[in-house]
Amino acid sequence: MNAITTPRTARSVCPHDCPSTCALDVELIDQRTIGRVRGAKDDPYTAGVICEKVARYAERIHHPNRLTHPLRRVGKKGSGEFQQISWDEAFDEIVARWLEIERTDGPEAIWPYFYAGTMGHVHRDGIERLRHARGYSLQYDTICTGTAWPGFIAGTGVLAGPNPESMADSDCVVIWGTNAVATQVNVMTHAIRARKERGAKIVAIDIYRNGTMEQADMALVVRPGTDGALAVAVMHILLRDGLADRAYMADYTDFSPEFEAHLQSRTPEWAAAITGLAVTEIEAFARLVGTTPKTYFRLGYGFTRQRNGSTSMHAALSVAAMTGSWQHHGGGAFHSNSGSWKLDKSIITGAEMGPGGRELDMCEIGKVLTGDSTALKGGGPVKALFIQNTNPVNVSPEQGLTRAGFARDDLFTVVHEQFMTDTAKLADIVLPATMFLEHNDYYRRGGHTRLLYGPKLVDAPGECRSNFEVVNELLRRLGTDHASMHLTDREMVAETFRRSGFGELDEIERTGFIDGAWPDEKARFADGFAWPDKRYRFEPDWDAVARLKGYNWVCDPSEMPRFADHWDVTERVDAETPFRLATSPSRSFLNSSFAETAGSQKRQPEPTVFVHPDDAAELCIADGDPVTLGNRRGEVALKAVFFAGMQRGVLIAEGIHPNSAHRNGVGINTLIGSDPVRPFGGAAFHDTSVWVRKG
Ligand SMILES: Nc1nc2c(c(=O)[nH]1)N[C@H]1C(S)=C(S)[C@@H](COP(=O)(O)OP(=O)(O)OC[C@H]3O[C@@H](n4cnc5c(=O)[nH]c(N)nc54)[C@H](O)[C@@H]3O)O[C@H]1N2
Ligand SMILES: Nc1nc2c(c(=O)[nH]1)N[C@H]1C(S)=C(S)[C@@H](COP(=O)(O)OP(=O)(O)OC[C@H]3O[C@@H](n4cnc5c(=O)[nH]c(N)nc54)[C@H](O)[C@@H]3O)O[C@H]1N2
Ligand code: SF4
Ligand SMILES: [Mo]
Repeated sequence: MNAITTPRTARSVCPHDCPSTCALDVELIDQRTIGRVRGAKDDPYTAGVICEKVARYAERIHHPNRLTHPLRRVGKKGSGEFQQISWDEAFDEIVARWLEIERTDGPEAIWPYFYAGTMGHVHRDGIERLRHARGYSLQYDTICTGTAWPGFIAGTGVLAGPNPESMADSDCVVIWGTNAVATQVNVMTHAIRARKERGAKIVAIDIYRNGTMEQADMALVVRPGTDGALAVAVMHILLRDGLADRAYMADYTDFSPEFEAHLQSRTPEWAAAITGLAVTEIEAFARLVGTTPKTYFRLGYGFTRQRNGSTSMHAALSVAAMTGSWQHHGGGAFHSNSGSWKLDKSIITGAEMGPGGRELDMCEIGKVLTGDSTALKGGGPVKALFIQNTNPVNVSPEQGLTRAGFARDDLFTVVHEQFMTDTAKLADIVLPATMFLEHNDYYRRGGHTRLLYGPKLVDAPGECRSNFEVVNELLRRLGTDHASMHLTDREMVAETFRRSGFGELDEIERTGFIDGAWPDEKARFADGFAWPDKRYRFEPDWDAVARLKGYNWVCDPSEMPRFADHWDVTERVDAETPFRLATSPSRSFLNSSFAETAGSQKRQPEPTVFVHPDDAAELCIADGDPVTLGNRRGEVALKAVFFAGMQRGVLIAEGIHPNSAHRNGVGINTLIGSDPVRPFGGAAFHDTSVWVRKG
């Protein structure tokens, strides 16, 4: 038993893959135990509010199923049979296998693979050193931002925008394609403040009546993948009714007679047929944003997880450029602030050690592991994976291929994890990882303007080691030396701050943050947008976007629409697969994380799919029936739940449940395509055609 003491509270930061990156106050009960976690009240964006998953973090950090010792597989792959080994044995085996593979197949046969399980840069990006030091294969990061970011940059030239706190000063907040109530609760805090204090209207645009739509004054339920049509019809109306700000467009955009002519045919009737909205709904939305100068467009990721996601993002963003809402404090459009930071992370990534090997698309991991020569960039097979911070066997598209790849006997897989995930289950070696309160790191916000420091507050259980320590030890045993290997994680943070010109960590730690907010006028592009001619682009130069960000083309540029538009390239429905499926995030999980906690399991006990009652009637499906969804990629078993909050023919399966939670043992992403989304790759998680059958 721990001695009863008064809990102390310490400042930390949420490390999870969420744009909010909340500042946290963590109750510390003793050196190993935390109590309640609360949102910091003195942080202007967090404003004392966090999601319930993290408020109950004690459930996750002190979970009885946490991995606490290194394990080696003893049964056949996927059998779940492991035996405990020492760290020394684990390192010996990994390094021996890797050196052997380097010799026989070359370094590119080894693929360090990671994503954003922790958003801390030291513990997330430190794995890059393996690639730079040894020439192992690189990773093309497409899974999350691959479709959204290019669409925004195509308009503005940079991924930045007005401070999200200024939402509270707007007269209309348009929450477009993000279920903020579930995925970034702070957006709601500031939007609702605007409504309370200024009578602002909240508009939500989604494909089903989710929690965010319930809070909205105007809720537009569109058909999946049709946001571009809505956006260009709104622009048609703005021009038709004299609500477009022609003076602003003349000074700040590339608005041209050709673009105006292009919008002539994008009538509300045309868009109603595509989106499934009523003409009156489109007209009312256009009038609202056209007559409310201080409109803040909060553009999410969700509507870009469609095969036309990049062009839809660009089209939605373009509405703000036509109304000129950027001119007013409280107006403009925002997606992410990631482009507003200049950080020198060289000590973390070890970039100067070497260029690394071929770049493989992380969304195509299934194709890579099953020997698709295009996905392999014409090179040899991948023989070893080293995974930190992600659960690809559960979250990657085209899960059938991913699982087949991981099952290969000649693939040596090491997974560094906190829990026995679907991916860890298929590993040869599993290593136990620390959680954020057990190591030092810093975290930057995409959904806000601050960078925060999160210190180690408690001791890790068992033999857990941090990502940074594990990569250091691997490099050491592989015979590499690098400055980073002689520093602690805290010193790594301090050195990165110094190199980035932020000053000394000891000083920064007094407040715990650095504010990178651009001055309001700059953030609203008052001196012009970030393209060389300082003009917003209604006619995007996608090749310039590719050059700016190092994106790879995955289609012929000539296929793309010339101007902001609806691009009709989503997965087709046909007689075989007549339904459109979206796999929207669940409030209780964070991607695949938190599926293990009691609170989440209570809220989301089994995989379900929302089926429109009229569709269900035609298929003789009753509420609560077991159903199977399928397409040419595979079949997935769930439970039907009646819900009339979407258009006919649309299905919503919320949350990525563990594969084993489905009756047939395979996860929802079995149905999702891994064809790279045009123009620069990414996965269309909410764009899938399926059939449904009872049973
Ligand atoms: N609770 C919870 N929080 C999370 C996550 C989670 O899984 N659960 N995931 C985290 C991560 S990694 C990210 S990137 C962010 C993402 O957060 P969001 O920006 O919110 O993006 P998505 O999670 O993809 O989906 C958001 C919404 O988009 C809707 N949508 C899908 N297709 C369309 C469409 O064609 N048009 C329109 N208008 N809407 C569409 C979905 O139904 C869903 O309600 O959230 C983070 N926060
Ligand atoms: N169907 C469907 N699939 C999706 C999406 C969707 O909306 N629908 N969303 C997609 C999106 S946006 C994203 S970003 C991806 C994300 O998918 P993932 O990157 O897999 O994200 P998580 O599920 O949060 O998994 C992160 C893993 O990292 C582990 N982890 C956390 N911290 C640490 C650490 O410090 N060290 C180590 N070694 N491990 C750690 C966690 O335990 C967890 O298992 O999923 C994508 N997949
Ligand atoms: S809202 Fe997002 S950043 Fe905030 S505590 Fe929850 S998961 Fe973390
Ligand atoms: Mo994401």
